[in-house]
Amino acid sequence: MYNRRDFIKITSLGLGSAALATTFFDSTTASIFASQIDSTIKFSQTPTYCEVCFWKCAGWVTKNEEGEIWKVEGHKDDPHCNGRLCPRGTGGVGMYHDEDRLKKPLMRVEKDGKQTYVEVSWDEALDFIANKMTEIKEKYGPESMALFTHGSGGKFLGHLMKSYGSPHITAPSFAQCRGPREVAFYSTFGEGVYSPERTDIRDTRCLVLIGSHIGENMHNGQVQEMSEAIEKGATIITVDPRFSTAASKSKHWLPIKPATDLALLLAWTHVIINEGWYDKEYVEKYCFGFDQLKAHVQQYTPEWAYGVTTLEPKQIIETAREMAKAAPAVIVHPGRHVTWYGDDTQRLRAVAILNALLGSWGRRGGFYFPDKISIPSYPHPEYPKATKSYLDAMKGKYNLASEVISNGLCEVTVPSPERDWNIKGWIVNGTNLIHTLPDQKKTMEAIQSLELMVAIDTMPMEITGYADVVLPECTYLERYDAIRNSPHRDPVICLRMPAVEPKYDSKPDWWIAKELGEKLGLKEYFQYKDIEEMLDWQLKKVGSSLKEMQKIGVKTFKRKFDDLYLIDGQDFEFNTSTGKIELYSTELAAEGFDPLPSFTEHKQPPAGFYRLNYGRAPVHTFSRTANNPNLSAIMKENDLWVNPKVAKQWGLKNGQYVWLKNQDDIVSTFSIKVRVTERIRWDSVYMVHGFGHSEKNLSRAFGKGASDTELISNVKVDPIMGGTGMRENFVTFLTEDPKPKEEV
Ligand SMILES: Nc1nc2c(c(=O)[nH]1)N[C@H]1C(S)=C(S)[C@@H](COP(=O)(O)OP(=O)(O)OC[C@H]3O[C@@H](n4cnc5c(=O)[nH]c(N)nc54)[C@H](O)[C@@H]3O)O[C@H]1N2
Ligand SMILES: Nc1nc2c(c(=O)[nH]1)N[C@H]1C(S)=C(S)[C@@H](COP(=O)(O)OP(=O)(O)OC[C@H]3O[C@@H](n4cnc5c(=O)[nH]c(N)nc54)[C@H](O)[C@@H]3O)O[C@H]1N2
Ligand code: SF4
Ligand SMILES: [Mo]
Repeated sequence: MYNRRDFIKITSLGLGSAALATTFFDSTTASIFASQIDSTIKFSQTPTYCEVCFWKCAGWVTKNEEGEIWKVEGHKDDPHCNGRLCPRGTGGVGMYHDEDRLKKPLMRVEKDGKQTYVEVSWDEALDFIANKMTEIKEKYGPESMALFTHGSGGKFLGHLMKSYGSPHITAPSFAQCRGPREVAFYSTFGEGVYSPERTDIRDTRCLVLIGSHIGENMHNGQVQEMSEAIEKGATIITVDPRFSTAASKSKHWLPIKPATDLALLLAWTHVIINEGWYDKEYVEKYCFGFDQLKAHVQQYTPEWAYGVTTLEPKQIIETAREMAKAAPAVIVHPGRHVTWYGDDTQRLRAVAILNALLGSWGRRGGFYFPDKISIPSYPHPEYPKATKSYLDAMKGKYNLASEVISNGLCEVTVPSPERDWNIKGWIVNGTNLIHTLPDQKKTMEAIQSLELMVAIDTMPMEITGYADVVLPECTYLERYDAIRNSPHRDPVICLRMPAVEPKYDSKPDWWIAKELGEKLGLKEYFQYKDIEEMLDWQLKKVGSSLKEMQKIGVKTFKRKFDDLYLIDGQDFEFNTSTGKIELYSTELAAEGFDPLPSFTEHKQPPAGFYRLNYGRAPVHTFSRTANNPNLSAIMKENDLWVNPKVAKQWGLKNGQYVWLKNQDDIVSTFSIKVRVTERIRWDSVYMVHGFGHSEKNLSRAFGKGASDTELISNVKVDPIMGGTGMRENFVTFLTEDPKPKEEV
């Protein structure tokens, strides 16, 4: 289509409303909305679930007398939040009010030799996309379209993609986030950890956090349960090279040398086995491969681990004893964003094994067995069978990936003589891939190879500037979405419905998917009139109704069986090939990987460089909230944590701005403010992910702080499931602006 896909700054457009009709919108908005809210019902409060992060807390939206949204509060019946939203959830209203929002569908055109966007009607935008998708299907097969999606609307767009014939649906929450832990726990216990995590934190007596920075990572229910556990006297052990908020609440803080956690985990395993502190009955009854594990970990003594991790043997033994004392009410937390060093599945296998030895899987205060109800899909014909998979094009790599990996789709989009087909079209919904995928050069290469790129977003973001068509979705406060159906202690569902009409010319994903589906000739897959009809049909199948859910917001169901925990001595068949908890993994062995985790060494920073460490801030979510008027007022930029020793050596002062250069000579676009603090080790620096926006239309976020992603050019791919290890990047400081002024 275009030889080069230029990034288009949306405000720089002479937004000629063009001769492109607006009548379509005018005639449909009113009717869409009328079908959403029955004006005879007086809604002082409407139910929702939060979209500021993926914990999806249920809440109530309250409007003022003028009918404007003025607050969102937590729903007391929802175990994700227990009536309280986190600061981001409360500030979520800012997403609705943000004046920088996308307002109209936009289409890339070439004018006077320059690429620009023109505003178009929904009809024109969707016709264009449908025609292009039909062309791609005819020329290359439907598998050549891919959907990148993060967030609720993905359900509808995913259904559209499957109806069209493509299995290539991916979310960054797998290969850039929790994928390795799911694969590791599946291969050990035959089940994943899921979201929300099945950790029984409120009843635990010992919580071990390995790089899991709950407290800054604000996953609501977990933070609340952790406070409850602390109040009840639970021991917290935090392993983190940085003195995190969690570390400050801990009895033991283990400031580990970065990239050496596997050594600590193996040494703990060694101590627990050799001292006989493991749960013998549990291991005997439920586990497979204990003898091999015992022999394997003999080499990993605490003294050996000291040399690797810088943690003293005494501390390793003492913390192992703490865990054993609390067992089985102990949780070695599996973490969530675990794509760190490329051996992540093996590290998480070591975490799973430790939990198995302590007997915490299926035990109160350890990991419970979650339950959820089954909600049928609205009837539709069978999906066409896909004949191609991106995995075939990757020559048998990553067979154990249980979801599609985003970086894999990126790879298969870039033409290569080794492949006979490529992905040609992307729909990108609710994921800012430029900030989300490491190795931006690769992402750009993929984007430049596309014949069609559609971005669906609420905001003008880095990703939207590369799309051929930009579709403005309305915010979660203005729309219905799929029923949230969470696995929890008791099954629980909740409803999101519009509190107000969509602002501007924005539409919900369910509508976009249905309209586009119809234009693609897939009408039989979308046989409902609107989402209300579909939701009501689904809810009636589970003994509720749309009307009931509009009133109550959250509905809890009784578990079918009393099986939250294992009963002592109960027989249980695990979903693994041996039917046991596999300390020795037959699945990994069959795929040619180490059946038992072994320590692998990682690079340490060269002289004058520091490991780039990153994480979360309590008031922001990734790159999505940096422009939120409420949240940017609390924290407008990230800063760079630097150890005082390092600051002294470089002559850096608190509050000074520096640029960063990484091992591949990539220099940060923007500068970042130094924060001198003992809370970070001398070999690393730390920043919060999600800042350093280069999209000028983000009037509050543009140029504020630095982006960790642009400095993550070295990616350590996990050979087992394709996850992108991001923590082997090293940076040094530049105290002068390295670029001529006009380039910034
Ligand atoms: N360098 C680095 N990379 C990372 C991480 C990191 O810490 N550092 N973290 C990784 C992890 S754990 C994850 S889960 C991923 C997260 O990755 P993403 O989910 O891609 O994160 P965001 O940057 O918040 O991008 C969200 C996009 O969705 C848009 N959006 C928000 N609400 C809506 C909506 O209602 N509808 C639509 N259509 N769009 C919406 C936002 O404007 C934004 O463009 O990133 C991963 N990548
Ligand atoms: N406020 C807020 N909360 C969020 C999110 C958000 O955007 N904002 N995003 C949510 C999402 S999707 C995810 S996946 C989670 C992610 O949150 P978590 O899974 O809790 O954590 P990570 O991002 O992996 O890790 C960050 C921590 O790891 C430490 N660390 C760095 N290197 C090492 C190392 O080598 N070893 C050890 N032991 N620790 C190390 C860092 O110092 C930091 O404290 O947060 C969730 N919660
Ligand atoms: S944890 Fe906070 S941001 Fe995430 S869903 Fe809940 S209230 Fe929203
Ligand atoms: Mo994540």
